[in-house]
Amino acid sequence: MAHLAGGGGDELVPTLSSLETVYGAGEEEEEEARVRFGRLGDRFRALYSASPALFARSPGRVNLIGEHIDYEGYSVLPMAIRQDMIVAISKAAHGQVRVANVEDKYAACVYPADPDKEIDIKNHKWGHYFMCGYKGVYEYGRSKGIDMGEPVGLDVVVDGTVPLGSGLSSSAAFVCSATIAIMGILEKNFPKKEVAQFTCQSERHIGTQSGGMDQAISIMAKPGFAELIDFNPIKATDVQLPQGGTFVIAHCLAESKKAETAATNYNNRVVECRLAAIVLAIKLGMDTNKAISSVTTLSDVEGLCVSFAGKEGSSDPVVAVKKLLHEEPYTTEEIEKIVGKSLASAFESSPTSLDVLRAAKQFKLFQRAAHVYSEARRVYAFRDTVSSKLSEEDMLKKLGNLMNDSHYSCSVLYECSCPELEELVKVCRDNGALGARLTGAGWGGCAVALVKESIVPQFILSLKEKYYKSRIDRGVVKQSELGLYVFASKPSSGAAILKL
Ligand code: NG1
Ligand code: MG
Repeated sequence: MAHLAGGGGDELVPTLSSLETVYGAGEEEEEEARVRFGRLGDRFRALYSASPALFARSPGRVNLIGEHIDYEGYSVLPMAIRQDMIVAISKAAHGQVRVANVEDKYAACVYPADPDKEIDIKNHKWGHYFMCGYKGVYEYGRSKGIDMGEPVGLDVVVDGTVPLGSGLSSSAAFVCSATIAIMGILEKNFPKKEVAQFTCQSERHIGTQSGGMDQAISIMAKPGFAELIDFNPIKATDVQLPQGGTFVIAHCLAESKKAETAATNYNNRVVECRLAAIVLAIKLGMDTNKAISSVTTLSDVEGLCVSFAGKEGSSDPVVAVKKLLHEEPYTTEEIEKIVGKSLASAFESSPTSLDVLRAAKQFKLFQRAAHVYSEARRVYAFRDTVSSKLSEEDMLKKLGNLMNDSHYSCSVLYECSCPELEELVKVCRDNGALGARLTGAGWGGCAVALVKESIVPQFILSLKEKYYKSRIDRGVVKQSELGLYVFASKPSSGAAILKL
């Protein structure tokens, strides 16, 4: 039997023949999975009058620390969760990709079986994420000079348990499960780290300038471990979390519509970081043309910032940010004066960045850069704390403080929180969490709280009482659905192809 353990990302995406190792937990969970896969297969047969050729599964994730820094080249520290996307799939002769969902509220999406066709991002549909996977597999195979054959038609049914717009990466679970299902159908397998890398590119077809965290953890996760994910090149290093602590995930019930709000939220921050990096590079003496052509992320200029800080007797890049950038938001005109060029021409090759420039009136370069550099350091502090010799009590306390600092930075400097998340994080801290923060992109979605194992049931009850009860009364959420929105989570396994 294939095993899910392994390391580094050089091994291929596993193909499993039993559900036994998939969730890696007790019999109850295995039985639950059997029912779910059975229902998915039944739905497939009802729709397409044949059994699926194979299944695939890829998990969502919770990011413990390191928010909005993956696209700046910095390491992050997520863990996979049980909640996932499962896919049933077969080749079809009708020349289309038909994507149905076990939930009737998601109407089936039909696309031509053409990996070269652009995704219609102005007209958002849930099935688009499947097509990100479809395009991505062909693009990657072709880029490696592999004969991918004539594009195939596909019959597909999916079933997702990662709540949408929750910051738990339902999108990457979907793109990654689609990708490996298609790889299984085409009988092309690649090492995990290559899949992690190209699925990040694939998801960009939806129009968000994503970093690679979600795809990397969804593909490379191992049960029982969080992972420190490094980029350029992608690498996952196991992180063993302290036994006495549990991460509780709680949804604030405001949905984060990341694809739809990209120009003002997610992509806006990516562009602001790039502008901050370019302005810093120029202030640190780099030629303007070189800065525009060679600087894309804040990690590109960290070295320059650290040497500058060195002259001030510090090694903290935030010192350079404080000296070289001003707190008042920058206007387009001011930045254009510094870079000696119109922003529209500097970003002409990126339509999604041009959307950002059209939507934005000002740019908070100081705040965004200060967040990114300080958050990057908190990730390493978290990793070092976990492997330190501190007593468990002190260790958990320190991890909680780092999570609180991360939330403050996300909320105040990066401005990716929302009133509901602020309230929820406060309720978590007031009810015994050692630390709590928003997780994922923010602007809605989930918070993650570090809680002593011994008080988890009481903690969840308190959240239900203090955060969710009034929302049940107002009809925002049903009592019977609460289990989907607040739960304790253990590190789950990564993606697998299943031939059951
Ligand atoms: P979510 O919120 O799960 O979509 C997004 C990005 C990550 C990362 C986080 C913020 C995608 C696919 N994911 O996650 O890469 O940048 O926000 O840390 O865009
Ligand atoms: Mg996402």
